[in-house]
Amino acid sequence: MLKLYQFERTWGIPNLSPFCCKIETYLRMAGVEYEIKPALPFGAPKGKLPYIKDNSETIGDSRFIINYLKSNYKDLDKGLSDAEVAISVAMQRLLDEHLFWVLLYSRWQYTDENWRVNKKAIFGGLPPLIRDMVANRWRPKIKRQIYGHGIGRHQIEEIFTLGKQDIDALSAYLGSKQYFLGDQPTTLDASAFSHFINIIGCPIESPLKEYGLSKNNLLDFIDRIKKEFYQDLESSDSPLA
Ligand SMILES: N[C@@H](CCC(=O)N[C@@H](CS)C(=O)NCC(=O)O)C(=O)O
Repeated sequence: MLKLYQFERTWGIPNLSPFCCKIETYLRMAGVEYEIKPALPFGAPKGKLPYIKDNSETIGDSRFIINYLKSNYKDLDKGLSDAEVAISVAMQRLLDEHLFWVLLYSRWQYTDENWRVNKKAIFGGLPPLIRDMVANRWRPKIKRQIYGHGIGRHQIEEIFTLGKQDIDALSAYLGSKQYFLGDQPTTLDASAFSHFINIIGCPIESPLKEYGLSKNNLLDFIDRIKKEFYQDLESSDSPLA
C-alpha cells in the first residue's frame, strides 16, 4: 500500500504542513488507499515533507507526488479545460510559493508565543534532551529561508498585507461556487483547503488568521471538505468545531 510520510497529526487539522495536508486530501478525494508514516524532514529525499513510497518508487515534493498519483491512480483534473488548468496551476503557485511563506513567517518568526506553539507541535515528539537542540538549530535555518525567499525582507505590516491580498484573490475566485473549478473537487481544492485550514484552523495567532476568519465563503468551503473527506478528524480539539 502507498505510504505517505508526513508530520504527526496535531491541532485537530489533517496536517500542520499544507503540503502534507494537500497530499492526504488528494488521496482521499481520489479514493486511494494509503498508510501514514509519521516523520520529520530529516530523512526525506529532498529534505522536506511530504514524500511517498509506492511499489519501488520514492517521490518527494507534493507537485511530483500529484503527477505520480494522476498517472498511476486517479487524475482529479481530467475534466478541466486548458484554461482551467492554467488557472489551477497559477493559483497553486500563489498558495505554495507565496501565501505559504506568510504562514511560515507567522509560525517561525512573527512572535515568540507562536514559535513556542509551533515548536511544541513539530518537535514535541522528540526525546526531551535533543528536542530543544534540534528546534533551536532549525529556527534560524527557516528564518534564513524566509529571508532568502524575499518575504522576510519586508516590514511586518507589509508581509501581512501581501498575505491578505492572496486571501482576497482566493475568496473572490471561489465566490459562491462549491469548489474552485466547479462542482467536483480538483487538485486546486486539495491545495486551497490545505493552506487555508492551516491559516485559520491552528492555534497560531496573526493578522493573517484574523483576516482569513472574516471570509465566510472560504470558511464554508473548509467545512464542506471536512464533512465530505475528513469525518474521522477529532472535532473536539479542532478550533473550527
Ligand atoms: N515544494 C515542496 C515544499 C514542502 C515543504 O516546504 N515542506 C516543509 C514543511 S511545510 C518542510 O518539510 N520543511 C523542512 C525544511 O525546510 O527544513 C512540496 O510541494 O512538497
